[in-house]
Amino acid sequence: KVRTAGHSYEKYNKWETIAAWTADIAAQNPELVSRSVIGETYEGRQMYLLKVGKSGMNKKAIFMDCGFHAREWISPAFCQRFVKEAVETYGKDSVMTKLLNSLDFYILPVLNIDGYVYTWTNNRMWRKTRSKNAGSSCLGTDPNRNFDAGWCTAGASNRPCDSTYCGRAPESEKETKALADFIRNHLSTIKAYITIHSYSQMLLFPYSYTYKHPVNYEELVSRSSFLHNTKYTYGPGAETIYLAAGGSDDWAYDQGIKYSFTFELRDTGAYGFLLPESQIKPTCEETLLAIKYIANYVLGH
Ligand code: ING
Ligand code: ZN
Repeated sequence: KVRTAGHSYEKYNKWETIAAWTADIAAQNPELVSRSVIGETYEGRQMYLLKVGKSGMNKKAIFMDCGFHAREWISPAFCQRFVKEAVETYGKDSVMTKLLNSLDFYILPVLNIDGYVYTWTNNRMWRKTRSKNAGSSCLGTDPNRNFDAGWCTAGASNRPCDSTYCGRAPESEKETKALADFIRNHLSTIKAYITIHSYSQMLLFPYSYTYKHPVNYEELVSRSSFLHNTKYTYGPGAETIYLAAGGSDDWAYDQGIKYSFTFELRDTGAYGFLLPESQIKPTCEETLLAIKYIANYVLGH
C-alpha cells in the first residue's frame, strides 16, 4: 500500500526513500499517523517524527528512535516495519488495537540522518554524525556518547578522531539536542524510551555509565526475558555490554522515564552491521513482539 518509489520493508532503504515514506504513510493513514519535524541535522536535513496512535485525551506515550549509529542499518528498517505493523494490524490484532487506542508512539525513523546518508555514499562502516570538530580534520561525534549522563567519564573518547568521541559538550550535536528537547517538552506523557541499535542481540537498560543499579532494577530484570526465538541476553548496559557514558537511555532514565531500553538487534557477529536483507523480516518480527510486550506492560503501570 505504500506507494513510495523503491521502498520495501524487506530491503534497506536509502534516506530519500525513507523520508518520502514518512510522508506517504502519514498521508495514507491520517487517523493513525501524523508527521512532524523535530529539528534539522548538521547538514540541514529535516528530522521527521511520526506520531502513531488513535487520537484521544490524556494518552501516555512511548518514544522510540532508530538510526543513532549510521552503519546499524537494521535499526531504521525496524522503525519502518513497526509503523507498517501498527497501521496494518490496528483493528485486527487485539493487542495492537488496545495499544494504539490508549498510547501514542513517537517514532523517529532515523536520528543520525547525515551519517546514514554517508554510509550509503562513502563509507558503509561510518558510525558518528558528520559535524565539523574545531581544531581537527576528523568529522563527527558519537551521538550515543553525547547525552548528559555521566558525560564522557567512561567508555567514551575526548578525541575527535575516535569513533566514540563524546563531542565538545553534552548535546553539542544538533541531532541529539533536537531529540533531548523533544523529550524534555513531553516528559509528562512519555512513559517509556526505546532506542534501537545493532548488533549483539541484547536488551540493555540503565545504567551504562555506572555499575550502580537503577531503583527499579528488579522490575526491569523480571520484565526482560521474553525474546524466545532468537537468544537475546539482557541486563544493565555496564555489566552486559560495556561501561559507556553519555548514552540516551541512561539520560532518559535520569529524566524520570523509568522504562528505558536499548535494543541491540541481530546478529551476534557473523554478519554484524552487514546483516543480510533476508534477515530483516525475522529480526523485525521478533523485535515487534518485544516492543508490544513492553508497551503493554507500560500501559498497565
Ligand atoms: N551499542 C551501544 C553503544 O552506543 C550502549 C551500547 C547502550 C552504550 C547504551 C551506552 C548506553 O556503544 C552499539 N552497538 O552502538
Ligand atoms: Zn549503536
